[in-house]
Amino acid sequence: DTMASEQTFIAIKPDGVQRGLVGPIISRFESRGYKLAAIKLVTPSKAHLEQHYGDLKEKPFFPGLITYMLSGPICAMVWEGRDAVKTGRTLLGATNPLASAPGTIRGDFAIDVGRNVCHGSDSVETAKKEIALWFKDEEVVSYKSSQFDWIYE
Ligand code: DGT
Ligand code: DGI
Repeated sequence: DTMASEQTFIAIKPDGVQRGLVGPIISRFESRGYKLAAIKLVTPSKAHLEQHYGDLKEKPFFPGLITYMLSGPICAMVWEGRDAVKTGRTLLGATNPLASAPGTIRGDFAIDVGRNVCHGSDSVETAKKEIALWFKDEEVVSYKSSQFDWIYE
């Protein structure tokens, strides 16, 4: 089912890892019905993060964003399923946590835009680039979830 094979890159930022939110964030994606395709705890280099946030390098908050992202381990993941990119963003909530609805990850767990606990790809094209940046091909696993037929018609 190609409709169920869209992949998105989701990262739990250093604050999310330190605050013990790895489990709760993973649970939201699992219980929604998405399939985990890759996961690792990483401490990326400054160059790696500058590449990841390349589009934001002219922003005034860019240096602070890089310092924050270098402040501890990050849980990097690939989640797969129908409309995974857009629905992944919906599960995360708005960039600014104060604008995020309760029930979203940021709306339930964050206050400050500079400590917004998670990242999700903003388009299918970006997702492909981010997955390639954070994971080797062989780290992204292909398997059939035993729940598949209970989640998709
Ligand atoms: P988005 O998703 O980037 O369009 O932002 P929204 O719609 O979640 O948030 P909005 O429209 O209230 O604010 C626009 C941007 O302004 C937001 O992405 C980040 C920034 N911003 C908002 N509130 C704060 C704040 O209290 N501190 C800082 N540093 N930036 C803020
Ligand atoms: O994809 P998002 O993380 O929702 O948002 P983005 O790609 O526009 O920005 C990436 C990160 O940069 C975001 O998660 C938090 C940070 N950021 C964005 N806008 C602001 C910001 N940080 C500060 N301090 N101020 C901002 O206005």
